[in-house]
Amino acid sequence: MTLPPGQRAVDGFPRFGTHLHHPAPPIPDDPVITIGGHLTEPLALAVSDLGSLPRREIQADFHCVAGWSATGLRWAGVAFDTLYRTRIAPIVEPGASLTHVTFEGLDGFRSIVQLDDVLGDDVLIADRLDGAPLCSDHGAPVRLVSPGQYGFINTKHLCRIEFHTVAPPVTDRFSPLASHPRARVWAEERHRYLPGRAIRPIYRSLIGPIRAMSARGSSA
Ligand SMILES: Nc1nc2c(c(=O)[nH]1)N[C@H]1C(S)=C(S)[C@@H](COP(=O)(O)O)O[C@H]1N2
Ligand SMILES: [Mo]
Repeated sequence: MTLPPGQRAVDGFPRFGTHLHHPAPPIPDDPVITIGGHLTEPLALAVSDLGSLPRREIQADFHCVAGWSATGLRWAGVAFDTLYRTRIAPIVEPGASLTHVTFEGLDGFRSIVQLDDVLGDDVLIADRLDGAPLCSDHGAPVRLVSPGQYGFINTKHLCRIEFHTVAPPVTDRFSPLASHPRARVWAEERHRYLPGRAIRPIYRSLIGPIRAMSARGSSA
């Protein structure tokens, strides 16, 4: 098994995230993903409707920017490109050229991606993991799964998608761990300014503490 540069396999699939010790956010009775931005009309996609759209299943490894990888995960859901082609492309504002997408979670977490980085056929709005409905530790009711990009792109508890015509402003510009805007794992795009290799030891030192804290907020 080959992992991307600087990654180490872990057993199982830990809960991990900037939510740290906070438990997963409560799920609304009828969860919806609101979709907006440069569209002629806003959309609301009921999570329950994901079952009726064309489905896709993938097997993939999951790579956190801190350096751990969970291997052989089986995700199921709707491919983002299916959603994009069938529901979004027909209602793009006339003349608008979409460049970026933001994904927001019920806990306020947000990821920013380049549109073309999430149109690959392995990028899913996932509602199932390893044959079961997605649990709250891993992002219930639905999450973004983009296996070619580091974990922080893979927003859990997805509740909003927004389409942009310019790159939205980043909030971590002056952070020592300023994240790379594309975050592609095989190119080791861990950091906005520094080579991925250089930042490995700092990230690695954070795995233990973040993992322990995240486990405290776990529902398991
Ligand atoms: N809503 C939300 N999504 C999130 C996070 C978070 O804190 N909140 N953390 C991100 C980070 S840094 C990682 S590595 C992965 C971890 O996913 P897991 O908890 O399923 O292992 O979720 C990502 N998506
Ligand atoms: Mo992460």
